[in-house]
Amino acid sequence: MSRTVGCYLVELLAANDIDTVFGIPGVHNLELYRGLAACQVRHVLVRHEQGAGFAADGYARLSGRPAAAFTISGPGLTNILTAVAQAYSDSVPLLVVAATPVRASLGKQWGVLHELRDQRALAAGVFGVARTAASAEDVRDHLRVCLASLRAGRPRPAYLEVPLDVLAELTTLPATRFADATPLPQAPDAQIDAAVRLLAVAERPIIIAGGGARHAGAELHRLVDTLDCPLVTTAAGKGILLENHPANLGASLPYRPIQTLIADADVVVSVGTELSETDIYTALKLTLSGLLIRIDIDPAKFTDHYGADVPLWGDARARLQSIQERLTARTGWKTQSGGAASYRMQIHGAFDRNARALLNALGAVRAALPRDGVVFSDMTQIAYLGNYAFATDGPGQWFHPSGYGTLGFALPAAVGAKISSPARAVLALAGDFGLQFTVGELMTAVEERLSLPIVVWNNAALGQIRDDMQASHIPLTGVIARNPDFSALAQAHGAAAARVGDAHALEQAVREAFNRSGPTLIEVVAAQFTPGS
Ligand SMILES: Cc1ncc(C[n+]2csc(CCOP(=O)(O)OP(=O)(O)O)c2C)c(N)n1
Ligand SMILES: [Mg+2]
Repeated sequence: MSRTVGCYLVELLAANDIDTVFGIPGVHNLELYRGLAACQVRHVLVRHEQGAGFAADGYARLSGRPAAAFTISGPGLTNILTAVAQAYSDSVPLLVVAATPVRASLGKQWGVLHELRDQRALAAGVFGVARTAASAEDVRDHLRVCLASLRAGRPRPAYLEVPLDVLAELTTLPATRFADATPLPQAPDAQIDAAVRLLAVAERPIIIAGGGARHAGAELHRLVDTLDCPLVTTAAGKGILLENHPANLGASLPYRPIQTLIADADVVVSVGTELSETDIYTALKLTLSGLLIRIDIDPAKFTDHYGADVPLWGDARARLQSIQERLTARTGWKTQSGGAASYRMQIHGAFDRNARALLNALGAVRAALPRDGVVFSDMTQIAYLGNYAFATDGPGQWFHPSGYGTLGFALPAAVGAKISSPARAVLALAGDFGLQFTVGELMTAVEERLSLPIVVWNNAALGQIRDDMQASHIPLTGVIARNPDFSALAQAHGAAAARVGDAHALEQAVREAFNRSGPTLIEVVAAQFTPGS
């Protein structure tokens, strides 16, 4: 059967479980659109390619299934790159398929429509894999590599570009399902033995768990109980252990008492975390005086700026289990130090009035969110505190643009997440300025009839930057912005709107929003918020 390469590419996606595409069609990628309906691949029209990237990111973060984004050449690609860099830094899988101008023009600078000097080179600096297909066979071979990169132990976004004249060529190649070729990394027994020997005599062990351990909650729980040691998570690892487990210090890496505790540990076990600056926020690197046992699926981590005294390459579940099985339970540091409660009290004791007002608002959102509800947060002061203080009942319920830290993530990522999992309660939490980066995707949420509360923490400022300027005695410049009338903005899009100034009204507004079939923009007037009781 003969059809265009564009159709063939879509058939390959469908045969390999990609069922949703976020995108914006243009004359350069028309042929990618021809086969969508026949293959029953859903297309979601976004309002900006950056929205397509964030939506595909949110889709994968919540469902674990990768989605694709289709872009035109040139501006379509440059627009999506910020979202791709965010996904790369947080190890989120998404596939971008872009057109390029006709093959004969590539690299020649004829000035054709949507021309970039070197489109693939640009993509290669941001994606994990970036390939150019010059034929139907290339599409098949490169897509195999791209999809493997999405499904690797540490997934990365992948990129395939196809010249628009190649997309229109005919092919009879059959669309096949690719074999799962993900290699299983091994940790030599000698290294497991070394880790067990260290932990068996450790006096002050501590575990730090990140997003790479999200699926290993049961194994972590057993190891924490066996060693009787404290556990700290990154924001991406939030909820791995029940928030009120006596050993769970929560996502508290940015706080001094926890950094001191880690510095005092004689053995640190890190599992599925980069321990990067964006996990710690208040320091470039943790100070360690003890030995570091590092469990990671990405072997590159063993030789980074921390190094690993005992590297354990592999999946978090398997490695944690093999260590735990060989240790005997004992009373340890957690019991001696009084458990997590005393550290949490120290952290809370240092919160100022502003932080306590933020806590009050976070509590209201939490109260209105169903138990398995999910929050997609932006780069805003309420989310920086929420990274630690928003209580989640399980892993994968609080998502933050941790690694790259880009504004504009929350709304489109929540849109993608809700589309991936319509039965889950999904909420977006953004600042007044950050929301405006991608507010166009409110129209997408209306069009898709997504039941989605969008909570906007309106402090009428680029709040964090204002505070940083103030602290550095820099004259306040460019940090007080005029905002739109958020209610009118919502209504102009056909979304519902609410404006609240206290915890009770916020909780009520979020509950009502979950009962609506479309999105609700909830403006929270920060100046009216008090620390609460
Ligand atoms: C794409 C991008 N541009 C600039 C920044 C720098 N930045 C970080 S937070 C921030 C202010 C955001 O203001 P708002 O969304 O209102 O949140 P607030 O700090 O007031 O809670 C800025 C400009 C960024 N993180 N990402
Ligand atoms: Mg603000």
